[in-house]
Amino acid sequence: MTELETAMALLIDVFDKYASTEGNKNSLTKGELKTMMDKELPGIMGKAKDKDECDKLLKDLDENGDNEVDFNEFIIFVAALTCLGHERFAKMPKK
Ligand SMILES: [Ca+2]
Ligand SMILES: [Ca+2]
Repeated sequence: MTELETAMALLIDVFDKYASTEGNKNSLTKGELKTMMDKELPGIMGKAKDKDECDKLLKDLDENGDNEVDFNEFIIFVAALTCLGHERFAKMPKK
């Protein structure tokens, strides 16, 4: 596989891993979302033990209003974070 294909497969793997722990296997509940953020993106949420932070994130990500984050909603989130990372990286002074 190419690097990009590998990256896409990894995203699917990560989503599936967390989405399948409870309830609907194709979407993240608030608990699953929190576990994923804690384990995979600790730098983004910080130590988001704060329940409100997680509520807010779920609300922001949940486009269709079913109180869960499906793969489409997840991928939009990852793409947005990736854009932020890219901007930041581009602005870093070159050595
Ligand atoms: Ca689930
Ligand atoms: Ca949703």
